[in-house]
Amino acid sequence: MRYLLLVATAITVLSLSPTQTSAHFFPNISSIPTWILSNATASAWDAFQNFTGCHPGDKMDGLAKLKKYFHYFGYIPDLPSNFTDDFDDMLESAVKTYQKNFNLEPTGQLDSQTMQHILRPRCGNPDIVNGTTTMNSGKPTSYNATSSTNGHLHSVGHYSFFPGMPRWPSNKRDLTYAFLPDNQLTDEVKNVFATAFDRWSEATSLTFTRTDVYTTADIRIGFFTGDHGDGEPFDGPMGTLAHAFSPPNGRFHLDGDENWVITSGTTTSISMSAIDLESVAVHEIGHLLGLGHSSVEDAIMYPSISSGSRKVELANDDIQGIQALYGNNPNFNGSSAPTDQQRDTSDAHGAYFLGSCLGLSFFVVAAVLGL
Ligand code: TQI
Ligand code: CA
Ligand code: ZN
Ligand code: ZN
Repeated sequence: MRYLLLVATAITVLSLSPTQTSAHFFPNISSIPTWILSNATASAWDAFQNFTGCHPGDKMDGLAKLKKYFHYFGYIPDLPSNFTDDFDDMLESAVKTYQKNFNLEPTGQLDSQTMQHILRPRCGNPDIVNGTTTMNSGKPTSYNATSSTNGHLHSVGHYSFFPGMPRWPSNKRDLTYAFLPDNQLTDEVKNVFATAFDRWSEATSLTFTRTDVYTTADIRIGFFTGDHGDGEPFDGPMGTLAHAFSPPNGRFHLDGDENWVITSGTTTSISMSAIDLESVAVHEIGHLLGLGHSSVEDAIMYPSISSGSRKVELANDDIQGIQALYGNNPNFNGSSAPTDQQRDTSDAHGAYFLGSCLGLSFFVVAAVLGL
């Protein structure tokens, strides 16, 4: 609870315009004022980047902060009275577990892949609570089967569903969606959602049709700021970007205080602290259709995106997840065939639930932990 309050405080500092009530869109990054993109915790960012290449046995200024980070997310169980800057066994084992959880090579070293991962936005909740986790490191090794393709570890598909596997009823294969009239969104913005819906309908027997009748639409899309009456208030720039309810609820809310960016085509990276609307829309639609989070990094349903990047294409894992819920699209010619990821919908993937996750940027984590 204390942490949540701190998070709220940290975010207020970065707040763009707390009084503004409608969403603001930036056609591209150069139209975002530079002061929004600067930030106070850049030094922690720099310090963490310097850890790249650190090995067990090394000693390095600031490693104690990294231990604090791992302690917060549950990788270092007991808080020793003083964290030292030594790369000791405790840190090595924390790094290894973290790597397993995020499907990185479990080297126990702070290689660049691992450090880059730590610097990404992530869930605000610990990965490990009282020694238990729903992530890879907590699964029996048979579950976490790997096959070595070109020397790299490949994990089995790990999509998930909500508890009880809620989904849209089988007599309802055409879902309607509508935009909150008050938002007065432009066609350009609406088309981003249309494209995001198309990505899912391509892979399944579901279709999505836009309607102007907001109140009766299956899926209702709206930008809101702060408290908007569903018990899940938005929090200003960064933090939570959007949320969607599981089927058959259909509410899809986006935080009107984000620096939403509309990108298109081949753009793969945008600026820090700007949020790519289509990337978030594709992810939230996954939730609206009944998908929980996935532990496969390429998946749309993976609970992290690099800030400033764009990820809009369904991965194999997303396709297998959505097809397990709704069957496949007879006309689909994408790569739906399970590759080395053996599909088994019975229980092999075990539906697990990840609790509330915030798209917390590293800066917010650093501010909260005092790094
Ligand atoms: N919103 C969270 C999310 O969509 C809200 C959430 C947490 C949630 N747990 C959930 C929604 C379980 C449904 C079911 O994951 S967010 C990301 C990502 C967010 C996060 O604003 O933090 C994306 C929105 F994956 F990057 F972390 C979009 Cl893509
Ligand atoms: Ca927010
Ligand atoms: Zn809401
Ligand atoms: Zn999510």
